[in-house]
Amino acid sequence: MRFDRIWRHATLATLAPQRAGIGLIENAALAVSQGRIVFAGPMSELPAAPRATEQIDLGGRLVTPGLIDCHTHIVFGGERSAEFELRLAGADYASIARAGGGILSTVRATRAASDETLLSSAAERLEALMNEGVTTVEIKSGYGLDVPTELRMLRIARSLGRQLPLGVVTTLLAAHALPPDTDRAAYLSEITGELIPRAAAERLADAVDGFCEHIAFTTAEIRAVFQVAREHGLPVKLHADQLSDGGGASLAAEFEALSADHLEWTSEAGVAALARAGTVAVLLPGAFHFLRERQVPPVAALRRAGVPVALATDCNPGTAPLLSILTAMNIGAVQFGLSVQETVAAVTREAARALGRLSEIGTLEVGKRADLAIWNVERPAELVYWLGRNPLHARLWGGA
Ligand code: DI6
Ligand code: FE
Repeated sequence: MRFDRIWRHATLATLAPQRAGIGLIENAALAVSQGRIVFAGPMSELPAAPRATEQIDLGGRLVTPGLIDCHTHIVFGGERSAEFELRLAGADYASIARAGGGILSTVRATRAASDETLLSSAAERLEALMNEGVTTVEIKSGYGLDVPTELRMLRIARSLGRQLPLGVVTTLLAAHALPPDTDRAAYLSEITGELIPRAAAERLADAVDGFCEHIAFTTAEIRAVFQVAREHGLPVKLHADQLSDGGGASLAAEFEALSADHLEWTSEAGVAALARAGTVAVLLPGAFHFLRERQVPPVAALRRAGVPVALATDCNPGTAPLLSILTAMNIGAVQFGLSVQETVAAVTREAARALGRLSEIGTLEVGKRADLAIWNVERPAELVYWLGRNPLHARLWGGA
């Protein structure tokens, strides 16, 4: 058998579902051919005298699937450190939003920014994630809130995917906030009548998202958006129950959403609905931390119900100026009570599931894309344990 590359003496966290836990294999090998994984298993099972263009001894280093950040708002104009200072002085997120700050201040900055500025600032942020082994990222719109700017954000996200060695999955989040001086019904019909059809026709969005919250949109409003998404064949996901229990998880489940995200205030009934629908719970410890939340998502209930749990940065200028997936992993484990195995699965296999990409990425299995992160550690716990250490040794995207 002939391979492009073989890595030997590796510790693999395969995340293969038929193996226990995170599918750890010590003294393992991994082989790649034409950008795909063609072998991942114990060295003893490697075909005898395999030939490869390159053979690399990893000396026991840990190899995981490339990390997947399945929820970001990484394309935006400006920054919100002044608002951060107000919040440090006691102002709260919802009152800043109601006073026209918050999301709307980023909308003003995003509309005013050139394509080049939006592109280069997002590329710089994405590089920080890539330096920590991220190989796929989801990027939402939601700071345009009008047809031209929402579509522009999605186009920029798509061009980032063409320019960088990184998988980019895009999401239309037009139902993020009500744009200034706009009638609610008029904006919602702009989303359903124009934005979703155009984003679908121009293949700019892989999914549709909404912010279901008392400061944003009601369940009835989001339901109307989701119905049109469904008519256009687009899967949905939802910012659900972040600041209050608004029945967001159940609404997401009603539409068999890929994921329901945040979930701090989700009830038992909401958890049961997610389990029935097979919707992934995406937990966002960065927003929890930066907003000084106290309400922890119902991790024990999610676990009992068998809801898959993913973690993401939620990178955005308001509630999660976070450019480190490793930090999200540490906060998720420490504050939400996830185990190391759950945390590693949450940024690999379960994050791939949350993007509807599990057949392509998220595990080290034969046939999948060779998106890998190789770490200067031997124990997976070290990826979660350090705060501020980046032990990445090498990152491969499509085998290169
Ligand atoms: N929830 C969040 O955490 C972000 N969006 C959302 O719906 C915050 C976005 C922002 O404050 O700019
Ligand atoms: Fe978000």
